[in-house]
Amino acid sequence: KYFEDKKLSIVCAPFCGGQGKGGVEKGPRYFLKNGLENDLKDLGWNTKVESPIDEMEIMEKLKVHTGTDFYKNAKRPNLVGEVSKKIHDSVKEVLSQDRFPLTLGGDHSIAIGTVSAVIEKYPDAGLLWIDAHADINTLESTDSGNLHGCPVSFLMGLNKPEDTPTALKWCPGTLKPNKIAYIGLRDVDAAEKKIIKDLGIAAFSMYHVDKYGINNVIEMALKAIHPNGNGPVMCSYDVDAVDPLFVPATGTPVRGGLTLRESLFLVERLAETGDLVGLDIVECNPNLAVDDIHVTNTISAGCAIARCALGETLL
Ligand code: 6HN
Ligand code: MN
Ligand code: MN
Ligand code: MN
Repeated sequence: KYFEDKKLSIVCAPFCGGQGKGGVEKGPRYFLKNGLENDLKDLGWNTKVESPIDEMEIMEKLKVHTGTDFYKNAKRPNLVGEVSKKIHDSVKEVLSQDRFPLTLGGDHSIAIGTVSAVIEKYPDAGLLWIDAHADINTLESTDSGNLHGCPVSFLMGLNKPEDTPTALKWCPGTLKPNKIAYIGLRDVDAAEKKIIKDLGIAAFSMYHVDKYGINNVIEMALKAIHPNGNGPVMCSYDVDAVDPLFVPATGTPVRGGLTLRESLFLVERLAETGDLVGLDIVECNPNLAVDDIHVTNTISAGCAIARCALGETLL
């Protein structure tokens, strides 16, 4: 259906400014070192690698922006705006070449760029947000001030224009509440719960995964974003959706998450639909591992998510 000539670009997004812990910018490098590009070639994809942001330059800017770049409580909005715009433009370009955009984070603030680009190309796209967290805080509601907890509010246009930092004004905010579904939630702030309820957003927490099973949850999530059956699906996958037993090296781990099989089944099922039009894999932070096994587990789980989403099957 989509991307039948199997061309794909890996968009590297080595950015950590949406939160406070260094190391998450190393994600793309570790994924590539683990052989992800070759694995995707083995699955039949014609691959390219794009690097829209210069990691060294951004790390230099980070020093300047930290402590000076604020909007109310929110930290580094101008840097997040600048970086996510560059990622947006890169994903737009990748899509215009009929290549599948696989974006490797970085923290989850980069999804402001990826999701907005996919929606510009496919206005009917539905978004699956796989995460322990809802990432829908507004500039008003965020307690931590970390913008990786806010991308969905920008994508949905929940921050008033007069309340939006200049560097983030480019983000169209056109995602409709009936075009997003969450899977894996288990650490949602009170203000976020209210937004989700008020807007009637489809949200499947770990409670629902336990109650209905992952297969039914995915079917319900797909039905929520495409009530008439099918249509383009973007998946933004925060690896902290997976239980920290399997993915320990991540910035905001929460116990009681998806098993490794549940987390892979989810994307195997998406691959089977043929409707996937974009994928992010974010929040792998090798610096937070206490030993090498933690790094290996985390990175190999992230790579497996990518492979399964892009056609790898068990048989
Ligand atoms: N992530 N709700 C918390 C906050 O700081 O707003 C946690 C956000 C986590 C974000 O994991 O991408
Ligand atoms: Mn645009
Ligand atoms: Mn998360
Ligand atoms: Mn997230």
